Amino acid sequence: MPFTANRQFKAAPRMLVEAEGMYYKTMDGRRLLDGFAGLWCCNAGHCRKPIVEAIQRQAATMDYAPAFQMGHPLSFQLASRIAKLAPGNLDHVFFCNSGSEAVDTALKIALAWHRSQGRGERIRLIGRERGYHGVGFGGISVGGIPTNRKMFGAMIAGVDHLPHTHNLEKNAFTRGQPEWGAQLADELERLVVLHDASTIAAVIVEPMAGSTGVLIPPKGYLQRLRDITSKHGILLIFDEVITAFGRMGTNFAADKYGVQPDMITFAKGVTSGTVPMGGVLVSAPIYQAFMSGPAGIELFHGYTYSAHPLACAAGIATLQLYKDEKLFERAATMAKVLEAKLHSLKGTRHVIDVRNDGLVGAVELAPRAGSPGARAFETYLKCWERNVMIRQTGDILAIAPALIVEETHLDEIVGTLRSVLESLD
Ligand code: PXG
Repeated sequence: MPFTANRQFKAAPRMLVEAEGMYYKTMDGRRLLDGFAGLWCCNAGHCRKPIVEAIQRQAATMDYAPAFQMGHPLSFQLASRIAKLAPGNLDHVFFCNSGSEAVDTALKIALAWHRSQGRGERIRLIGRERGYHGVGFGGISVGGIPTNRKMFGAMIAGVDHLPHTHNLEKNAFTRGQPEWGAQLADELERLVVLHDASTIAAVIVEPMAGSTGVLIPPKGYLQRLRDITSKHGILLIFDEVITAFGRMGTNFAADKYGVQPDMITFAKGVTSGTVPMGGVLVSAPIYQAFMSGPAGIELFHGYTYSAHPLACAAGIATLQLYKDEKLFERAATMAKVLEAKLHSLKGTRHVIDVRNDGLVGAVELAPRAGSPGARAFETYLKCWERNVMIRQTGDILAIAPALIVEETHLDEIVGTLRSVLESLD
């Protein structure tokens, strides 16, 4: 099982069998409040009728269409819709099937673009400590999670990392973006001096780092990364696998934070988690550069299931539902409610930080002496027993409900968390 303590799980399995709206049903017949939109992905809520029906229709109309040297209309329709939602000049999409594939695709496009412009020596990629960019070799290389890297060899060559931005001494219990930390972006200038700008292809960051515990960008930090990358001709990639499609109360996190990247990776929310799909949005100049290269295949890259018809049908129906129900605006409204409720946990036993931005929140616990992560994992298990599903990473608990969440759901999540924390050693 992926990222799972297999033996521990098999001793006491947590099995899901049905889903609807804000709830799962467990195999032992319990109704479980989903505080995490599945795994940061079911932004429209579970088993929403228009999406289900679109998938059913498409499965019966055309199950599959080859993606190489052929196309089908739904992929162009979905790409156009995504481009319309995207900020600035990000107006072309390359489809794949997951966030990991989206990241590897974006890194390859960055390298190939520089090379196509006669700058083939720009081969370095810069990621960030505590970054998560999936589990491909590109993703774990630019990623900054030691456990995801140490067993898997030397990674791809030529990667360096920025420092992460998490600092509880300066920023504990911040609502929204922290004041302290923009200067951490200046570390990029040091890397530019060290490696020389002429060797660096791209910087990739999650605008809000989700997986390693909801690390919210300090005010001004992302803009400074943009300024430095622009100054040195380095591409800036935002990995928005979690943050795209309403999670931050805007179309993309780039909109929320007002910073324009050269590429955006997305997945998860594009189909509300119903059918696997990922993709990369690229800027007009990057696209045009490939289209003015030598005749023939412009990018030697792609997947059997790129723009799978079921995923495209699901994506179109999902984006329509987001629009019809104004779910991104709703997320922005509910973000304020989440903020107020979550910060009421300040002072609760073990809690050393509460942070939030958009419809995302985290509670960080003091680690148990000698066993990091144990207290939060136990909290996660106890919440599950009390019919609330949240997510644990290290000593951090994360909350990211579907955008249809109501105040009563948030009360239940926060209330359960409070009573579990008070009951724990
Ligand atoms: N980039 C980012 C920013 C992600 O969050 C990926 C890439 C990889 O996506 P795929 O589709 O290949 O898994 C992700 C995935 C968690 C959690 O608990 C987060 C992810 C996946 C599973 C669990 O925070 N993010």
